[in-house]
Amino acid sequence: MAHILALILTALVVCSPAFALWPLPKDLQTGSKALRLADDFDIQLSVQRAPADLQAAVARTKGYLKTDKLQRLVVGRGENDRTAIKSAKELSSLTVSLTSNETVRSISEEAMDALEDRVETYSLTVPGDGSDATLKANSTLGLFRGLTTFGQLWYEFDDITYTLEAPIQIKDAPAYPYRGFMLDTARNYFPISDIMRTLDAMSWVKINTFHWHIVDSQSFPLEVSGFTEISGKGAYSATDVYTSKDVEEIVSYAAARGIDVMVEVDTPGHTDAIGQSHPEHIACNQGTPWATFANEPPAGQLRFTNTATVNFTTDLIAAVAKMFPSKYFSTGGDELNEACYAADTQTQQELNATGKTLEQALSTFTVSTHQALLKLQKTPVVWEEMVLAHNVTLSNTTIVMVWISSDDVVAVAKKGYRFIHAASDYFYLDCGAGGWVGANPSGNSWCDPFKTWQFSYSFDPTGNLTTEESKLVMGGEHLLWTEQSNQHNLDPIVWPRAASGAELFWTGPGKNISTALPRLHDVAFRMEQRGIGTIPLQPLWCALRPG
Ligand code: CP6
Repeated sequence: MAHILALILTALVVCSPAFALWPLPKDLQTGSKALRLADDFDIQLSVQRAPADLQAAVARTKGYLKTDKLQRLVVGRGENDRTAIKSAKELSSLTVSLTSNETVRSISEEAMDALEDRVETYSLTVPGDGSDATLKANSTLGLFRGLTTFGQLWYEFDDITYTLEAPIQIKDAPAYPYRGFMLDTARNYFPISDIMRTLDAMSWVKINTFHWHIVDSQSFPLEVSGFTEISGKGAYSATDVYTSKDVEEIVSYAAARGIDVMVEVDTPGHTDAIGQSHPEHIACNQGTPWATFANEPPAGQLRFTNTATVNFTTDLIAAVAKMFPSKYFSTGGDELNEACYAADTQTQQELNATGKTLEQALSTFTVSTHQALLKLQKTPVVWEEMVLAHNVTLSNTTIVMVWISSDDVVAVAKKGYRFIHAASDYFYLDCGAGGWVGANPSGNSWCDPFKTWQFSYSFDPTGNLTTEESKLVMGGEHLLWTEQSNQHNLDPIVWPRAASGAELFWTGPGKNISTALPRLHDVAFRMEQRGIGTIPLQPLWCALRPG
C-alpha cells in the first residue's frame, strides 16, 4: 500500500505543471503537450518607440534562453518524454506588445511607481500548436515581469529547449506591491559588481525594491557631495566607497530590472562612523565600555538635542535623498540607546537649556529630517521603534519596517501606519551575532536559529490582523546584516532563501511547501547557470528524483 502511494505521489510531483515558475503566477493554466523553441526562435518587440531598457531586457531574455541549461530534472524522466521532446511542435516567436501605445514609459520609470500603481500586471500565452506566443501588459514593467516568466518556462535536453506543459496561459499580478531585499554595506563593504549580481538575481524572482542599508556605525562608505569628509574618514578605506557615479550606475542597473533603490541613512543611532569626521555631533563614543551604549561596537549616536546636529543631519539626508530617484527614503530610527544620552553631559545641558524632554527633542529632530524628505516629494520610512517605542510626530504617510518581532505589526497597524514585514523571527538571513569582545561567547543571538526557506515561506502576512488592518500590509523583505558576510558568502547566504519571500509576497501565502520544493530547486539551478552561488536545498539525489 505504502509502495503504491509512493508511486502515485511521485507521478503527481513529476507531472505537476510548470516546475520552474517562481514566483508562481496568480493565475496559471497548463496543458501536457511538449513544445520546443525553434532554432531561429525570436522575440518580436511590437512596441512603438520601445525604450532602450525594454530592448535590453528582450536581448537578455534571448540570451538566457540560449545559455540556461536546465536539464537535471530530465534525467529522471522516461523515454516517452524524450521522444515527445524530440518530435515536439516548434515555437518560432514570442510577440511582446503593450495594450495601449499612448504613453510608453521605460521600465526604469515604471519601476519608480511600482508601489503606488499596480504596474506589474501582465498576461502570457504560449499555444501548444507552435503558433506565436504573446506577451501583453499595459506597462513596460509588466512586460519585463512577463519576459522574466517566459524565461523560466524552458528546460534543455540534448540541445533542445523545451517545455512539457504547453499550452500555457498566465494572467499575473502581485499580491503585494512591496517585495524587497535589504543589504547592509556598512559592516562589510561590497564591490558594486556584487550588488549588481544580486540585483539580477532579485529581478529573476520579481523582487522590486533594493533596501540599501548603506551606512552604519562601523563604516560610512557613501560619498556625499558637500559631505565628502564623512566617507573620507568614515569609510574602511579610500576604495571601499560608493561614489555618486557608483550610485548612479547601481540605481540605473536596478531600475532597468524593475527594481527601485530605497536607501537608508540610519539615524540618530547607528551613526558612530560620522564621529570620525564630526566628533562634535556624536555622543558616547569614548570612554565607558561600548556595551552600555550600543548593541554592538562601536557605540556613538547623533546628539539630536543639538540644533547644529539637527541641521547637519537634515542637510546630509537631503543631500543623500537627491542622489536617489526613489520616492521612498529610510531614516532608520532603530535601537536608540537612551543610557547614552543620560550619560552625555552636553545632551543633558541642552535639554536643561531648552526645557525639552529627550522624546520631545527626538521628535524635533525627526520632524526636521522628514520635512526635508517631504519637501523632495519623498515618503519617509522608519524602523518600528519610531512608532512603538518613541513619541515622535510623523507624517501619516510614513511607512514602518517591522523588525523586532512579526507580532509587532498588530500594534503598528492599530496606529494606522502602512508597514513592511521585515521581522527578525522570519526574514533575517543572518542575525549578526557576535564576533566582537563582549558578544555572547556562544556566538548565538536571540534571533537564531537559521531561518530555512520553508519557515519564511510559511509566514502569514495578515495573521492576527483584521481585514481593515490587512490593507496596511505593503509587502515584505528578506534582510542581510553583514557582520559576518562579504563578497565570499553573499550569494549562498541569500540564495535561494530570499526567493521564498519573493514568492510569499508576489503570489500570497498558503502555498504548499512540497510542491514548492522542486520549483525552488529549479530556481537554484537556474541561478547557478546564471552565475549565482546558491546553497543546496537537499542532497542532489533528491533533486534528481523529485517526490
Ligand atoms: N543594525 C541595524 C543591526 C540590526 C538592526 N539595525 C540588527 C538587530 C538585531 C539583530 C540583527 C540585526 N545589526 N542598524 C535592527 C534593525 Cl538579531
